[in-house]
Amino acid sequence: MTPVVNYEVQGEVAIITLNSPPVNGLGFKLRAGIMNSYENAINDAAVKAIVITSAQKLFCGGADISEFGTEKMNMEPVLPTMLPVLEESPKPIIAAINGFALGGGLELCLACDYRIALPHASLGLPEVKLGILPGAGGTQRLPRLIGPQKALEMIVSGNPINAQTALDLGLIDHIFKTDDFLTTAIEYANQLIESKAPVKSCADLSVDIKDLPNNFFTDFRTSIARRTKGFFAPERCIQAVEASIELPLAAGLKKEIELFQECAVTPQARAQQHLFFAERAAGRIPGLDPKMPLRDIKSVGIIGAGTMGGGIAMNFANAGIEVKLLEIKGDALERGLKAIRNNYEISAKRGKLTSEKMEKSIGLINGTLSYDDLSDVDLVIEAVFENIEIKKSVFQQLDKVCKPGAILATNTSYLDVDAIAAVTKRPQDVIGLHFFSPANVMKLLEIVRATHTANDVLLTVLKTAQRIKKTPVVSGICWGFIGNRMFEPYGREATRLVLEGATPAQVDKALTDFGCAMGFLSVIDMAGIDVGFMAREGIRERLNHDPSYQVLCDRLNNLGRFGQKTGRGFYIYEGRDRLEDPEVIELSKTTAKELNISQRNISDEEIVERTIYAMVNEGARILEEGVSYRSSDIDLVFTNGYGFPAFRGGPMQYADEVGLDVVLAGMKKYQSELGEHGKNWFEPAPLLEKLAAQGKSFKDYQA
Ligand code: 3H9
Repeated sequence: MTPVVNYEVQGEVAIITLNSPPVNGLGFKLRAGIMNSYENAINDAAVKAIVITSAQKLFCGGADISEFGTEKMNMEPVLPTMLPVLEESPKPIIAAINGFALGGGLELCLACDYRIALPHASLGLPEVKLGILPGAGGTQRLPRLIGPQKALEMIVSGNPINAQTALDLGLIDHIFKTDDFLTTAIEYANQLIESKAPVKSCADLSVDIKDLPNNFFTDFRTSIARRTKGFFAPERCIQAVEASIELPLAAGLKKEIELFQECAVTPQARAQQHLFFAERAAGRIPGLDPKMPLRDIKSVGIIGAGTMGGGIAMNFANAGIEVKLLEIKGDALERGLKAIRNNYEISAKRGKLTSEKMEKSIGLINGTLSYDDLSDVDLVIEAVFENIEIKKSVFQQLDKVCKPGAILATNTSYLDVDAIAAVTKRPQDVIGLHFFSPANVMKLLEIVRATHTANDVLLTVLKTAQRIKKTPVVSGICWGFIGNRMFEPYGREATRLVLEGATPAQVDKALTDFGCAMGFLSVIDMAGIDVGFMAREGIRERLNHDPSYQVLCDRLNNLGRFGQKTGRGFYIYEGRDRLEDPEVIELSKTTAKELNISQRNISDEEIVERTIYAMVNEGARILEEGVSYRSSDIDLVFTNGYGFPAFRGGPMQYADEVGLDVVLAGMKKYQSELGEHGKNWFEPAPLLEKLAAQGKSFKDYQA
């Protein structure tokens, strides 16, 4: 077995090379290996300096997250006790950072005396994204090295900085542009030996606060309040950095550990770590060889220059991929291209991209009015009106003009991709690519694997999704796929609760208090009540046993109250204000009376349980039917496409955390308490019953 640490001595320099693929995660073995090598170096009188570097393409991805919550995490040596030992080393230690140094990986570097890096190195403390804080000195040593302001920014955002910024901030000592970094690092160590360079310890430094503005921490808290609402870890990160100012290093480290442990045991930490692994699992398709040859995607055609088509075009142009944007009419095309330019200009004005990059991206998007111009593109994405006949006729045209092997994708959000594929002579090349609006912003891309979609088509679009910086999740065929299918029962309960006596504002507030980015009723007012109405057209038949199903939405639609765009929906919109509308409350009363539904006071708890459990129950069906490969895929859909709070890890993780027996009991309770509605809609999914009976969670389920 290859050792996880290589140790060698060259002259007076000991070299400790981390070699634990894939990311040098600081698990028990690697930690022990580092400390054994360190002791060898200390005990060898010939060694005058120590270099720590990596045999992998990155330096170190930090603590091994898969050890969290297990015994291994606490097996000595643990990072918080081993790093002070390195820091107090009598021989200088040089961290030679050859790529990413993240979390515990950067904390390891901070405990070294000197830090050198290759130009592409990237340094960061992303722990906050895992629901924790840097727990091995990051919150204490970083402020001592680069000041509290920059340190706080890095720790609370979790975003890494590049080598040049690190050099400018004094986080590293040198950048070396070299093909032989190890030789350079050894030379650097020899120079330090020769110049009798001192060993350094952060314990000798205090945090420089002379330029710290008054009320810095209060203002910082205010500035992040919206972005971090509901998250537990960011406030603990701030408290830890405050401690770095107030306390000497050893006491600060103690405080950091306390705060770290507070975070580490929260459901939020489990949820955010679940999402980390979920993102990586989503690209793995059972039964498919990830090494199979892929199709080349150099150019893309997009049908429809509306908001969706334009947003999709921007994704590809941003990734340097040429786009042909097709519209039927010249003025629509012109409007679409203008809107794209406008979007870019807004981003440029906000400093999000340079004007050079903007022009380059715009230059990659060319309009056309002719299908013939799509004859040489590698991938076409149709983004026309959500109507199966229109989509079929587009695919018939594409089948005629596109080259053999081109991938033909539909951006449908509900319709049957098999039926669309069936109008072509190449169903193996057809797939669904469901982007979310605004498509240039939203991370989620639902990839719909149709019955005949070829394996290499599926893998090619998964890779392409990564190129355009999307989070792809594969769904099978069904109405609404994973996202909209589960959003439907969620929305059904939200609107039904209004019929039963809650106000729209109460429903929305209960959901935003739960952590959702917006309440459902605000969401559909924004998306368009008419859009939901049309989407329901495809499932009317299976809904008509319930006369009260979405009746309020249908009535609002028939009144022309389509939501924000008409100034009225569930709410009234006055400028930027969203106001409760007495007419809607009255409408809910009269409709309830008509349908024999008695209105009552409804608790926020009931609102959350009914909406979320109904959604989870549908998720269980989706899993059991094999529409989704794993529950974590479902969680990615909701946290990346529907504003479900990341700190809850997605609906399925939330259910796992609450306990499936509790969710099942909730379903049964509402099934028996809500009369016809309960009977119609709260029948527990067989998989939920099965897993709850076995004391298992959705995470345990393998199709
Ligand atoms: C920490 O350090 C706490 C300390 O402050 C205190 C401790 C007391 N652990 O992303 P990739 C796996 S918390 C375990 O596709 P890339 C990953 O799951 C840690 N596993 O590669 C995947 O496995 P699989 C703070 C990890 O090249 C494989 O490695 N650090 C870890 O695109 C490849 O990953 C972070 O939050 C880990 N730390 O990107 C950094 N990291 O193949 C988290 C990765 O089975 N990591 N894996 O699916 C990253 O951001 C990226 O992985 C990185 C490489 C940029 C490093």
